[in-house]
Amino acid sequence: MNKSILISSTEKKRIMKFNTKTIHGGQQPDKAYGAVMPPIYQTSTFAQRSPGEHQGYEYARSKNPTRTALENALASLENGNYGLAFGSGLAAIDAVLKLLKSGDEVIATNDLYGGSYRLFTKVFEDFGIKFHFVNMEKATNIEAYITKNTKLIWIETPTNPMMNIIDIEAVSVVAKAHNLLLAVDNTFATPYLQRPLDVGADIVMHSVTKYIGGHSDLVMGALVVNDKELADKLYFIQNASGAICGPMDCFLALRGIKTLHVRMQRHCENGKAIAEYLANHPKISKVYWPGFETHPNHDIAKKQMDDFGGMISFVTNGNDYHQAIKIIENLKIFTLAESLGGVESLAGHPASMTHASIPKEEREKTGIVDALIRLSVGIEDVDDLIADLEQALSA
Ligand code: P1T
Repeated sequence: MNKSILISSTEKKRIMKFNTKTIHGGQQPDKAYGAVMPPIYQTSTFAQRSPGEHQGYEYARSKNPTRTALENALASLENGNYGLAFGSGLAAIDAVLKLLKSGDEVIATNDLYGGSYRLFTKVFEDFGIKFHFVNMEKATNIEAYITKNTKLIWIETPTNPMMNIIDIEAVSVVAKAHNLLLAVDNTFATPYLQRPLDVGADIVMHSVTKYIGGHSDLVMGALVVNDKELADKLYFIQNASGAICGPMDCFLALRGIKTLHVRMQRHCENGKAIAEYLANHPKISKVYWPGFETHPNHDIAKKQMDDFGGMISFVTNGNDYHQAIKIIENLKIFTLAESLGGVESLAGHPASMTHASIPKEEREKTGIVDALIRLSVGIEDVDDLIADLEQALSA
């Protein structure tokens, strides 16, 4: 018998290092025929012997074995007990917000993905939930916004797209002192770089669409938690609201996870080389990347992250919008596109793309000026990527 069948997932969680977990964490050969990769259970329903008498699966919105395999793998990567996969990152965030009731308040990072901001302000505010957007560079900044109605703190770190770093552990101390839930959007860092549950977060959220999927071929979200009661509530919402992902996408995400550590190592190496190249370029005035010692939160990044990732934002001299657009248009290997975290390098213009749903005055308060360019550095040969930037910047 394959030895891994004999090792329970709790044992695996304890004994495996991260680079082994990506391949084996939470995983077992399929029970039916021992398939090493989980089969794509492309079915909406499951036969029952007698009403309620089945083999653990009844209807695929509630549970599907391919999704279970993925959810176990995600939980293992984040050192969590329970994983839940959704049809998109925003569907996962939506599920967390549905833990709340009208009158409740949320304190959220002031610099975050535009779609999260839109969901908060354009959907959930209409249901009577109040959001405070706060600069969380100092965890103590949060305290002034806590009222008797506050239920949830929502943070992104590194933030999209300004690459600010928030001290998860320090925020968790504030959250615990006031009995608040702390949710961390870990999309930019991935569990390769930081594991928020280990430092006091209650919920980790991912846009699996990005680094975890890793190949720009699916849209998916995930939540991982430790607490059984919280997991049960989120599972109830997942099933009741129905924003699940299909088995084919679960299979693709599982395949992506198997190489997460190898891809992330290269994303970090290429990211460092490109951040340094940009910082030394005479046409560029500012590069946002947490690996620089001059980054205002570098010490926190060093404490809570194992490396600094492949996401970089920058502005050219004079904050020139037209020059920024020209640079983006001239890139040949970097593709101009929304999204991030795939093997291929992408360039984006946050003000008109990913963060267009944030009003200009709000955007500019956090530094998302019209001249800002965001790079998702892929895993191509870094010399080719630098040559591409060089030709685009000198054109
Ligand atoms: O696109 P979706 O899978 O629904 O995930 C939303 C989301 C949530 N959180 C963060 C930090 C994100 O970056 C995203 C999606 N972001 C992009 C599409 C982007 O290009 O920034």
